Amino acid sequence: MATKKAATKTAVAVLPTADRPEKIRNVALVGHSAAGKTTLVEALLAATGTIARAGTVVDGTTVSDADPVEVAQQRSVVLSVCPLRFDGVVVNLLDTPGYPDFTGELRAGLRAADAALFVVSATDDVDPITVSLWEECAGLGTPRAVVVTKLDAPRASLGSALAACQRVFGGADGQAVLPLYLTAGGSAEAAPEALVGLLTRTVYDYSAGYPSKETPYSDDSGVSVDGDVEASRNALIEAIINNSEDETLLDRYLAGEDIGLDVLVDDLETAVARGTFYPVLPVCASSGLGLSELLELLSGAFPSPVELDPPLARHVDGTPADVTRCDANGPLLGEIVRTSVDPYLGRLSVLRLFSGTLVPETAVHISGHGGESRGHPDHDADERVGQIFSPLGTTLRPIERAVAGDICAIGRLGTAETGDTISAKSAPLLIEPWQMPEPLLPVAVQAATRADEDALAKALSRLTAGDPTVRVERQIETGQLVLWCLGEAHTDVVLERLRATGAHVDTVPLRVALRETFTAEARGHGRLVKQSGGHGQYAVCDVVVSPLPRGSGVQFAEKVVGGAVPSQFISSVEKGVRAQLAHGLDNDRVAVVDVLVTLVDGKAHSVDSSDAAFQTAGSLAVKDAAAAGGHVAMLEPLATVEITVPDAHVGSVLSDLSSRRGRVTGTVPDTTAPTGMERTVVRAEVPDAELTRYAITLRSLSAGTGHFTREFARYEVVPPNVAASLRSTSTT
Ligand SMILES: Nc1nc2c(ncn2[C@@H]2O[C@H](COP(=O)(O)OP(=O)(O)OP(=O)(O)O)[C@@H](O)[C@H]2O)c(=O)[nH]1
Ligand SMILES: [Mg+2]
Repeated sequence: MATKKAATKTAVAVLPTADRPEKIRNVALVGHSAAGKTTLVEALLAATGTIARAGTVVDGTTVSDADPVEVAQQRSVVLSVCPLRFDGVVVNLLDTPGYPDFTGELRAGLRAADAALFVVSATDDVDPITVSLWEECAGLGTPRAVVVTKLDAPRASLGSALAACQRVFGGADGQAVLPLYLTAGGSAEAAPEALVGLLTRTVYDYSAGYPSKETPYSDDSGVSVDGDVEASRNALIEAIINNSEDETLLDRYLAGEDIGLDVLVDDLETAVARGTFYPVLPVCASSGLGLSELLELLSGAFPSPVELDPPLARHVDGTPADVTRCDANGPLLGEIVRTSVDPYLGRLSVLRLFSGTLVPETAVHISGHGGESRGHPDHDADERVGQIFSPLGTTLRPIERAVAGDICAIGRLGTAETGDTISAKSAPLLIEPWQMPEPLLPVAVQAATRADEDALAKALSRLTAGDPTVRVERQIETGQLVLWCLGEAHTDVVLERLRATGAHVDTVPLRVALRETFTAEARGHGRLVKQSGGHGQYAVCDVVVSPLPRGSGVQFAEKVVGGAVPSQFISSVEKGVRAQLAHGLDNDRVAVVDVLVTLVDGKAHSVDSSDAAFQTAGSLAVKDAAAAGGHVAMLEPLATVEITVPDAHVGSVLSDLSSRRGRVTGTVPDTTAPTGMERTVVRAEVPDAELTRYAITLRSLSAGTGHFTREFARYEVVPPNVAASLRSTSTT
């Protein structure tokens, strides 16, 4: 699919970048889909002059939603890096997709970031997925702030959005989640036009757009504020003082001392950077309201990469490497957080540097380990980095160097995949890749024609290099090519990407790897006698098929007496029996397993008997044993499933499981859940056939908050009333 946005523009001028890690901020924008992250990024880029004017998501003209799939879907699908400069600091905004199917990109964004900006829409409740993301960041100590968007929508207000944020993000008393500004000049119908700074007691008037006009605030300045300025100011000051490292501050404040603005701002910034205080800021992308204030927070309060530890790196022999600081003069260490295909440069790798300085024409070591289960075999290679770029969405701007802490893009690294470590060729290192979500929605695909098969194979390797959340499996038993995805929207994107390469790919119904077995002993007679004219064929054999325990496979024995089947043909019978059982009794690929086939009798002809004839007779004998009916049963794979859901959803999960032939084996509290967010782990055994769409079902049962794991357990006999429909969907 080609759009005007598809081609990368490569600017000629060399872009000045941050010269020191201290001058860099990496901030991931996270939150519910459609909360306004991309729109906000666009407004910030325009406000800082990074782009001439803001595009819109609806028109498909934003910097960060420039991928053709994003333009078509009007939402973010991939991680975008959008650097801007403010107050001498380079702020790398990492715009992540909010839709749960693209959480792999969110994970990469969080890995590349040093702080998270939670974008919350004033028109909606804070959704449970965003709340659990907050909890996760809390567990890691990630510095956070909240911006409230869509304050221009009818009946939206900062007050109610704030109360919701304090309830779900604020912990015990909500006193760590407080606004720095209140909105003013708005009403139920009209958007706010100004902010009142609680610390500065200043009105920032945006009625004429960005930048604002500043005037001092006083009770009689005639500004209609949404909220109580003095009460909010006192609460904020108390929270800052409580968080301050200066223990004398509280006594001085309680003694009535007026604490200076500089001290308060310094302490506020320290508390935000340490991840102990979470300011709330109202913004309106269309009017520019709050953009300066947000930029000040991003550049002033969020930590530089120097203030955080790089992820643990090891030498190739497994010993820990001494890369404990973000140092521009330290050893080269970076991680690929995104891989895409650029029309001019081919494979494009976006790199977060944790240590060292990367300059063009450097020999580097690329190392990828730990993705084996998803079709990413361990790989190590030395490659040369050519030009280095600063990415702005899909625009690439050449740069002279990237220092530790910064994010840059490199073209033409042939072996590099998302999650790989980049280090110096002379001192190879390896970072443990971050946790990727497990894809649990299987989609069977096939190339439309034989000619498309090559194109599909190429497209698949390109796809998996860029999207570590998709798993490609060639199922041996069903012969199907299965793409494991995170959800339906992810499936659509995956198919779109495959088709964009020119491969004609169709989706086909997913087959379950069914098997059959014998439930009782049965006799079978196989007879191949063709003796009219020329060299004939003669083989007769009698077999007894008896059931074996699950997992035994096919076993063969012979109890022939008196040489009724000459010894040289016994292995021929075995071959024929095994081939027929492997192909299925109806040649429908439903293999027969867990049986003992005993050759008990037979007849041979001194001239007309042959290996081929006894193979055929063996195969006819097992078919005959099955033909009497009543003792052949279908087996289906069963999975052990572990479902983790908030307690409120356990009931609906359990009743759904019983409707899909699931057998619950236990429910236990999730001991890792934070207080107030109690979760339960439900363990069950569920047939594979009932799990094909479970990723979607569980999402709707649990409002997106549940997750599950599955593991093959064993094969089990299918109830007769289910067998027929299973066979028809799985063997057609
Ligand atoms: N009225 C109003 N609409 C907004 C505002 N911010 C964003 N929108 C609209 O809301 C829709 C979604 O905005 P996006 O910026 O794409 O939201 P997002 O958070 O990036 O969504 P995902 O990429 O799916 O995670 C778009 O149609 C925007 O025009 C706002 O402040 N006010
Ligand atoms: Mg977006």
